[in-house]
Formats: sequence, C-alpha cells, structure tokens
Amino acid sequence: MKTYILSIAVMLCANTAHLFSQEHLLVNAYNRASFSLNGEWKYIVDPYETGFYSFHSVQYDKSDYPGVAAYYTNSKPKTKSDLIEYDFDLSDSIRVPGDWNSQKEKLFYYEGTVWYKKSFGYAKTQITNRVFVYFDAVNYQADVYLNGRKLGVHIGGFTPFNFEVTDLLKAKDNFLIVKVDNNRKREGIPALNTDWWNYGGITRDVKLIETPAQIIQDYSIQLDPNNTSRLRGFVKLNGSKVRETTVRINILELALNKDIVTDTSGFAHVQFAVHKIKYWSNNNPHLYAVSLRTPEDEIVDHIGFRSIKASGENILLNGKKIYLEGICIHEENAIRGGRAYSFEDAQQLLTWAKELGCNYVRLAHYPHNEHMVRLADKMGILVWEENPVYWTILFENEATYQNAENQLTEVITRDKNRASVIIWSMANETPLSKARNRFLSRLAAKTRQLDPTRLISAALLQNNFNGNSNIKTIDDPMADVVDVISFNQYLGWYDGLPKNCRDVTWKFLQNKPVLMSEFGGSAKQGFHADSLTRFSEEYQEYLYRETLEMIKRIPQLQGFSPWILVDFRSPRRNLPGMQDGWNRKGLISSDGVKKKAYYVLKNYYDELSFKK
Ligand code: GCB
Repeated sequence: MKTYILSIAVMLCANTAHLFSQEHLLVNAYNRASFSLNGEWKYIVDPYETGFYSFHSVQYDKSDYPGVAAYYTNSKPKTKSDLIEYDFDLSDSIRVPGDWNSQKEKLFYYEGTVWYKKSFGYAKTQITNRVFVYFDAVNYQADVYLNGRKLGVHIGGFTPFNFEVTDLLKAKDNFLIVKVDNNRKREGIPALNTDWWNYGGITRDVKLIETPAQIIQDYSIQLDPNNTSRLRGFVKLNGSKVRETTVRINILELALNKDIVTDTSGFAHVQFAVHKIKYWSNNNPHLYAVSLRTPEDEIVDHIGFRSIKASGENILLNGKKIYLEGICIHEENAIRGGRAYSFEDAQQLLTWAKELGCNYVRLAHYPHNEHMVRLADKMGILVWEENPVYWTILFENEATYQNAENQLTEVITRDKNRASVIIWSMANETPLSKARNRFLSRLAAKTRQLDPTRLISAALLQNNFNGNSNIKTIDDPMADVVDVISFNQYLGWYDGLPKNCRDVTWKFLQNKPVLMSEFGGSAKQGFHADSLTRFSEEYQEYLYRETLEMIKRIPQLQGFSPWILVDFRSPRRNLPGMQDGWNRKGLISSDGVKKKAYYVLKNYYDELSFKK
C-alpha cells in the first residue's frame, strides 16, 4: 500500500516537473540565509540508466506506477523476500562540490549517468517561511528529486538553478536525489567536441536557501550608461501574496535611502541620482554595500559602479581609454586535479593572473563559478564571460538555440551586478554558415535586451585578406554585430613557425575595438631545447616574443588574452611524454611551476604599466 501511495505522489509530481527557467533564479545566493548540503553524498554509477527506465524503456518518473526500481524512490526491502537491486546507503560516497572524474580513479574517463543522494534532517528557523534547494552547477543535465518527488530538470553544466521545496521538507530523513548525466550530445551546448575535459558531477555548492514568504528574488542596480550620476535597474519580488510593496534601498556610504513601490506583480524600476561616486576601476575596485529591504525580506550586496563603452576603436572604462592586459583561464585546479569550485581555487587563479600583471581575464569557455566574478570585483580585475557555444554545434536546431539562450540568460541573471564583468561573449570559433550567423545574431540581440550596459563579443577566426596570407583580417558577418571584434590566432603554432609573425600585417574593416582573444603554443615545463624544438619551454618563449612584437603593430588592438594561464586536461592531447592528456599551452604547469614564457609576458605587461 505504501508503495502505491508513493507512486501516486510521484505520478502527480512527474506531470508537473519542469525544465528550470531563470525567471525563478534567486540571485545573490551567497548572501542569503542558507543551510549547506555540501559534503559526502552517496552515489551509484548507472551507465545503462537502470534506475531511470524500465527494461522496456519506459521512463519511471513519467509512468503512472514507477515502483521501487526507480532509484529516486530510494526504496528499501521491507521483508527478506523483497527484491530491490540498488541501495544508496550501501554504496560508496563522493564529495560535493567536486567532479567525479578527479575523485574516483575508476571514473576518470567516465561519461554518463551517476545518481547522487544526500540524507539530512532540517529544522526551520523561526523567520523561515520558504525553502529552496539551490545548485551552483551540475554538469550537464540534472533531474532532481526530493523525498521521492520530482522537483525539475536543469540543462547546462555551468549555471545555477533552484527549486522550491517548502512543502516537501521534513524534520528528519529527507533524501535529495540527483540524477546527473554528462553524456555529450550533438544537440547540446557545448556539443560533442571540446578541447577540455567533460568533468561530470555536482561540481559546485549545493544548499538550502531559507527565505520569508515574500522574497526579494532578483534586482539590478547599475550605473546608468547614459548618465553616470544616476543608478538604474529594477527589483523583482516573489511570493504568492505579492502586491504593491515598498522596497527601501539603502547605500549608506552614498547617503542614499530611497523607498520605491512595486506594482501589484512585485516589480519596480529603480532610478535615482547619486553624488560623489567612487567609480569602480582596476586601481580602485570600490564596492558599495547596497541593502534592499521590504517589510519581510532584506538582502545585502556589494556592488561597484562603473561605465564601460566602446567608442570608435577604443574601450572606455569610466570614460577613459583602457588597454586590456589579459589571460585566458579554464575553471580547473590543475594541482589538486579537477574542476575549480571554491573561493580558494578562485583566489589561486586570480592571484596568478594578477602577479602576471593582468588587469583582465577571459573566463573560457563557459560561465565559471560565482566566487571567480565576486573575487574579480574585489581585486579589480576586468572579466570576459562566455557562453559555451563552442566550435560546431547544431545551429539549425531551435531547441539548441533555446538551450544556448537559456544558459546565457542564467549567467547574465547571476552576474549582472558585478562591476568586473564587462564583456559577454556569445561563442568561440564557430564555423560560418547562414544558420550560425542567425543563431549568434539572435543571441546577441537577446543579450542586448537583457543587459544594455555591457559589451558584446565573440571569439572569431581570422582570415587572409583578399587571398593574401600575409595580410590578416576578420571576414565574418558577426564582426558587424558585436561591439568588440575578438579573434583567436595561432601563428607560430598551428600556423607556421614563430618567425612568421614578422611577415604578417593586420587590417580591420570596422571602426571598432579589437581584441586578440587567444594566441599561444605548448611547452612541457622542464623540457629544455632550442627554440625550434616543439614542446620545449624555449619554443613557447620564442613564440611569445615574436607574437608580442607583432601585437605592437596590430591596428585598433585594445588588448589581448593569451591561451592560457595554466595547463589543463584535454582528452584531445595524446602525445606521450609531452601531453599525456594535458593541453600544455599554460604559462604555468599543471604542478604550478611558471614556464619561461610566463616571464616574457610578465615583463611585457610590467613595461606597459610602467609607461602609463
Ligand atoms: C583554440 C580554442 C581553445 C583550444 C586552443 C588550443 O583555438 O579556442 O579552446 O584549447 O585553441 O589549444 O588549440
């Protein structure tokens, strides 16, 4: 009988289970009351998805009577004769946050489905009315269940999502189960082929967020790009009884204390004059404590106010021309192994970038965890954030477009109050076609609508100008769409030898700022030879010297971000002795040792700063 009741519950839930949409995202998850679900979770590796489909391929959570074989029911035999062929509690444990590949040797190459289970008791605090389970990221698809009920599905490996669980929580014996599937898919974002490791798992923090009945769900408070003595944005409340509500916005340091009143749906535009702002910049990354308060809820954020614009061929930060001295970064902690996820990981990566002399980082090739952008805000490092539209994806497919738009919208929703973030990148090195141009233009239009305060770019490919291999240009319709033209180029590595940089000139047809979003070459740290020997530190050093000389001659160039800060894992890199599964284009090795080229770039950046 019990099983039957559970089945009915599951059935009801299965019918309402939804694909998460960013409209429900609680922003600023780090400054809300919460209860961490990080730590040890039980897991079951399920390559055949036995816990998800019956032997005739019926998806249990869509069937009327899923029964005990569905793993999310977390069923146990009640008598010695009952047959149940799984048991989370007898299974091994794994740490959350963290990918499975770097935690379990047997899962190093595993791509597929793994079920996670966390059991916990939960006592509501007095002020808590509502509770949400919040995931910072799960790669790639998460099907989430609490106490046998399906909460919903999220697609995309690098953005946050949450589900309300208020009515499902019990004082003890809650079980949260997540089916994580990181199979690469042709119609996915990214798709089948990437030059990075497809780390699977609950890769970032998980927590219960505790809120009052009426929540300050989302807000944007930004400097008005058209009037830098004004702050603009919106506030959005959430709750079943939302009505016209007064929101008090307080920025003590600016002596600002304003009340605004939302409409009956809980939405209000924000606009007010401010005086004597300390504009956020690299040298003065000033963050203001901004508090938003309603009769029920209060949230505090630390926000920097600055303007960023493209004007002719220049990039203007607070109206002043800025040159972006950058580096590309993957979200990986090579020394520990695996995905980076913590504040300490962010600190390690951004401190290295700062020591190198960078004022800017390109966070490749997908949204990194929130610690990275929050720390960049504090350290005064400008940031390029990227959507994982990488190489060849199914540009013709509408569902693929919706997925790309959804992932981009999620990161914009999360990070729109971060002063450090100045560029949204639509894609990386995508092959030209009508479908692709339409796809990326549509994405750019959507981004402008969501966030008119930042610049739009995409890492494009370079071409020969009029068939002349010594004159390079960007012959791509996207160059007319973006605010900043960015291109990746590998002269001296995939394209000839480093000395070829001397013969090449560059020509751009649009009066826009230009960034070189990548260049680089591989070196195995500690391997020394002459400068024409591939994979030696000397080759990489030579390539950097030649490229930097060429960079001085590139017109319109407003900065660059070499590929890449640290060596990173890639299944495409198979050369024994040199690569062994690592892309070795890092300026720092997988053991954290700086290579010779690191110092070439550091000297270049130091000189640039000296001249300023
Ligand atoms: C590129 C890609 C980057 C690769 C890099 C390489 O152009 O954008 O993801 O890792 O080249 O090392 O080949």
